[in-house]
Amino acid sequence: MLVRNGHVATMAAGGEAYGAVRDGAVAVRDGRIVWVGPEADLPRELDDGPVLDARGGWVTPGLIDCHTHLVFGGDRAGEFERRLQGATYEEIARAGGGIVSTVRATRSAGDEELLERGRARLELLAWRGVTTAEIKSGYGLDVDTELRMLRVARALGPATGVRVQTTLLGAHALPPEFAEDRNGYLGVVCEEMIPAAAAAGLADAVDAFCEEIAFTPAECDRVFDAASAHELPVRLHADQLTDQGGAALAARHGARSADHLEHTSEEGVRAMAAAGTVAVLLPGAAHFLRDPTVPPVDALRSHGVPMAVATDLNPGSSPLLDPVLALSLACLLFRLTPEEALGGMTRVAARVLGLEDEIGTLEVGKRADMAVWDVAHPAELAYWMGGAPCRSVIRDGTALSAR
Ligand code: DI6
Ligand code: FE
Repeated sequence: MLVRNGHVATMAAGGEAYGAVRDGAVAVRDGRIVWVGPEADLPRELDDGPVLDARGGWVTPGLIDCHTHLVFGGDRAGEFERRLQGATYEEIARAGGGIVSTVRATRSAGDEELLERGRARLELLAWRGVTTAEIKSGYGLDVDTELRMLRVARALGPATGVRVQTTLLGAHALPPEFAEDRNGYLGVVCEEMIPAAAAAGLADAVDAFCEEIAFTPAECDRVFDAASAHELPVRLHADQLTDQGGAALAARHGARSADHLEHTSEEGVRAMAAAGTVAVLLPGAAHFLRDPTVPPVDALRSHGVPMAVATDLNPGSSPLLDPVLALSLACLLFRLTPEEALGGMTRVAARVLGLEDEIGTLEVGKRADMAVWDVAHPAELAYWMGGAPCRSVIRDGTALSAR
């Protein structure tokens, strides 16, 4: 396949803004990129086979949504109404709603229902340029339902054509049946869920929610030790609602990422920089929870911590079905530049998933995951408030819609 007659935003680090190649072309063989450059320089032997005409638009790496919770039962529109009348997210959680209400709906949903609803959500992301998505469990909170969620998430890959990575989030909330026995539940997570998910090859990583309404830093330490014992990479929901020292905790465990970070201190940022832990910024959650506190973006930038951007698609704090709107919110709420935001949903997101050698930029040797946009400049991806016109989505050199 040859993509021609457009401009290419390779998103490769260093060099031109957006790694831009005006009047560029991308040549693909066997699902991988074999050549990128100005179309005028295209080697003759690559000028054959099927052509995808970019019609003057821009070609970017396929978007990578590296933080979602898109498999779940039910919805939380009722809680949204209560919050608009003044109840807080934490109050609702403490009163037995919040995550636990989605746990009830997920436990009672059948596999088929979870799959069909998950498929509808993932297809919406794919139509907006997403070629890779991470999907977390965390609405089962018992061994069977957590594994069921991971199996459904895995099945969504072949069902949609999107490349899917799964993350076990057993430590998302305390399930009601363990309300008086935190230690007992952590035993289930560390001694049953993590080993079972690892043995079945169902999880690519382990995540935990470190928060007053969820798990303490010491409890998250325990979860991460169990994950490391099974050689699973870790990530953390860190400092979203309060500063728990989550960023430093994640760094201490060599986590791939610390996510949210609205309340992270500069000390936490320094620890992340030293450990090579990536920041995942989730502006959909900050917006939907109407939290005016923003992550320490200037400190992340000045300490050289790479920033990824993701939807956090979930029913409680970020029912955000448009990755392009996440780019816009990252700029408007967190003051990322459009280039940083797009890099955060391509190059940096690939690193969060440990796939930086395979995807995330349009460079020779990488998989041919691309999106073609009807825009005159790549900044338009963050400029339109959702709905930037995505014309084609290609994974491994094949159009997604053609699968
Ligand atoms: N932080 C989030 O933003 C989601 N999980 C988490 O730990 C929210 C999950 C929910 O409210 O259902
Ligand atoms: Fe999340």
